[in-house]
Amino acid sequence: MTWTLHSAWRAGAPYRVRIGLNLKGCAYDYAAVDLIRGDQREPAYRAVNPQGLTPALTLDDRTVLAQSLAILEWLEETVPEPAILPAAPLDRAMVRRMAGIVACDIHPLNNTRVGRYLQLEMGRSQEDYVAWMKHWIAEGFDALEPLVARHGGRFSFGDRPTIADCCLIPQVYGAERWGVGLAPYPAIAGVAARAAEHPAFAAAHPDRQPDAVTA
Ligand SMILES: N[C@@H](CCC(=O)N[C@@H](CS)C(=O)NCC(=O)O)C(=O)O
Repeated sequence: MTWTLHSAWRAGAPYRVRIGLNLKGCAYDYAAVDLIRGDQREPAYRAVNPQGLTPALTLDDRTVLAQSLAILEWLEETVPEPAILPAAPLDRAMVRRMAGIVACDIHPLNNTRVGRYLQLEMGRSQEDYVAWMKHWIAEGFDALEPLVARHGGRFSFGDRPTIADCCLIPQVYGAERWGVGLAPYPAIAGVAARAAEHPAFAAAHPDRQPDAVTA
């Protein structure tokens, strides 16, 4: 099995899939896409994913999967153990609700291309951009915190990592990057601290990726 994950070290959506692949114990090759340089908009990458977004996962037969949640759900269906969704339908709906707050309600407003548009097309300053990022992360975490406090254990839902954590942990990384403190979010902060000690999450961390720029 030789899968290739088209990924960018600091980007949230590929980070979700790295966590999922690691949790499932699936090995993959890493193909770096430099989002700052704009590799994602070049023909070579658009031949992989015409949408020009990361992640994409190329399978052995050259099939390409894209959209992080679709990839995680496909992974769950094809590699059922260890499960990253709970068994009961209502529990699955809660995990997907948590994942959706991050992936559908926070992240699309905070994407690289949105920031570029705000600054380059709308003439907004760097300060405006940072305030924008912080606002949407905080609004999403305000919604997520009570759900994690109520349904979480060691992780966002119960004691085992789920798709909700695949989404949450990259968003916590993004929050730290943009200066959103976790003090108002003790349940989220607790999950993040425990995830940091889990090998699947640790190996997926941006700083551990081959294209990381840490200096
Ligand atoms: N909904 C997509 C979002 C993918 C996405 O926005 N990826 C970002 C990185 S987190 C990207 O490649 N952005 C490139 C750009 O904005 O130009 C998913 O979940 O996979």
